Amino acid sequence: TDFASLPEVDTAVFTAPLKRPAHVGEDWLEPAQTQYTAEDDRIWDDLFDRQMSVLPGRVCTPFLEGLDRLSLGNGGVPSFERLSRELGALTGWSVVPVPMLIPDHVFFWHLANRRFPAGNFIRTRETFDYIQEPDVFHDVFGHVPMLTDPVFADYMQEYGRAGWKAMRYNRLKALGALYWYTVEFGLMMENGEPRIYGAGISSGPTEAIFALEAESPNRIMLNVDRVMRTDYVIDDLQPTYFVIESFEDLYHQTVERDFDRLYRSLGPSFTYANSAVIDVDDVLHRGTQEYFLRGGRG
Ligand code: HBI
Ligand code: FE
Repeated sequence: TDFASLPEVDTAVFTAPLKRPAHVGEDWLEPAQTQYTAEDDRIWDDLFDRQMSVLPGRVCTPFLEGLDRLSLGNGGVPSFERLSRELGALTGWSVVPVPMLIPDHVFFWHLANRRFPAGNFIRTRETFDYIQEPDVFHDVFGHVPMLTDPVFADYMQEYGRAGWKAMRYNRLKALGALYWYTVEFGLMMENGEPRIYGAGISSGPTEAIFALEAESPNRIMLNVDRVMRTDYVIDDLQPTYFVIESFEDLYHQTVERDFDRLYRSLGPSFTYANSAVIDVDDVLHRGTQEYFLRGGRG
C-alpha cells in the first residue's frame, strides 16, 4: 500500500458515517490550531496539575520523560508547531489538529505516516472530568509524550499500517481492541511492577489508582491474539488491563504476527468477555470484579 496519498475507501462499508465539517478537506486536518483563550489555558494547567498529583510513581518512566522533554507543563495548551518540531527531531512524528473523531481509514493513514491527529478543542469546566470525544488534553497530554519513545513510536506507525489490512478483512473491531488494550489502557512492567502507559488512564481523573491498585480488575500479561478476541467497554473503568514486558515486546508481537492468518481465523464477533480469565492467560492479578458486580458507573 502507498501511504503517500489517501486511498479511496468505500466509507459506507468501512467507517461510521461521520459528517465532515465544510472547512476541512479529505484529510480532515484543520487549517491551523485554535487560538486558545486565557480560560482554555487555565483549564489545561488545572488538568495538568491534577494528573501530576497522581501519576508520579504510577506512570511509566518514558511518559514522564516525554512530558519533560516536550515541556508540556510550561503553562497553557502547547503549540502543535512547536511539538511537531521537537518530536520530529526525536522520533520523526508530528502532531496535527483535527476537529473531532475522524474516520478510521483517515486516522490509520495519518498514523502510518507518523502524524498524530490531535483534537483541536479543549473541554470546558462543565465537562472537566469526563468527555466522550478526545480533546487536546487527552490527545496531547495522554498520547504525545509516548511518541518520544522510539519503539513505541514505531509501534504506533505499525498500528496505522495494520489498519489497512484489517479493513480489507472487515476486522476493524478486532484491531480496535488491540488499540484499546495497549495505546489507551495499557500497563507495562517496570522494576517488577505494572506502570501506566495508556493515554485513557494517564489523562483521566480516577483510573490511574483503580488500574494499578484496586482489587476489582484483572491484570493479565498481554498476548496480541488473545487481546484481539476480547470485547471492551468504552465508557467505564476497565474490567481487565493487559500488561506488556516492554515496548519491544509489544512491537515484536505485533509485527511478527501474521495478521492475514489471524483475520481469517477470527469470527465476526469477540470470543472473550471483557472480564474473562482463560486457561492460557499469564495472570498477575485475578480481579474480584466487585466494581462491575455493583453495577459500575451505572
Ligand atoms: N479520531 N480524532 C480521532 N482520534 C482517535 O483516537 C480516533 C479517531 N478515529 C478513529 C479511531 N480513533 C479508531 O480507529 C481507533 O481508536 C482504533
Ligand atoms: Fe486516545
